[in-house]
Amino acid sequence: MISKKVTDRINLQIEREMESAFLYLEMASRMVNEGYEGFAKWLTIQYHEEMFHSMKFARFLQDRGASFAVPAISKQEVKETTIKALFERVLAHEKKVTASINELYELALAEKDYPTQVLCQWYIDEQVEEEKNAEEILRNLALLGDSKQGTFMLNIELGKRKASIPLDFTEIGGED
Ligand code: OFO
Repeated sequence: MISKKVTDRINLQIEREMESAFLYLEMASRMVNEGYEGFAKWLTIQYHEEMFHSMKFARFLQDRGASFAVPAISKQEVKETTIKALFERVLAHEKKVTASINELYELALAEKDYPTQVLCQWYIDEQVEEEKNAEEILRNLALLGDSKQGTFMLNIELGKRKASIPLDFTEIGGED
C-alpha cells in the first residue's frame, strides 16, 4: 500500500512535470512567432515528453490504488529575448526538476517504498538525458556565436527531432 505522504509527493511531481510541459509549449509558441519552426518542433516534442512523464506517474499511482489529482497549471511566462537565454532557462529548469526527482527518491528511501524507488530510477536516468540535451544545444549555440545562418541551420537540425514516447497516454503501461 502506498502511503499518503508518497502519494501527495508524487502528485506534486505530476504538477511540476505539467508545469514543465506548459513552459515548453509557451516557448514553442514563441519560436513559431519568430519563424523558428525547428526550435518550436523540438520544444513541442519536449512538451509531449513532459506530459508523458506526468502520466507515467499518474498511471503508477492508479496501479497502486491511489488517485492522481489533476493539477491546475498556471500560465508559464517566457520573457527571454534570445534563443540562447531561452535554452539557458531550459537547462536551469531541468536542473530544478532533477533536484525534485532526487527529493522524491529520498522520500521513497525513507519510507521504504521499493516500487517508488524503482520508478524514480527511470526518472533519474531520464533527467541525465534531459540535462544533456539542453547542454548540447547550448554548446552548439555558443559555437555559432552571432551567426544567423548557423542558428538557422541548428533550427533545421532540431526540427528533425522525433517523439520517442507514446503520445496516447492510455498506452502507458504500469509495467515499464
Ligand atoms: Fe520531466 O523532465 Fe523535464 O522537466
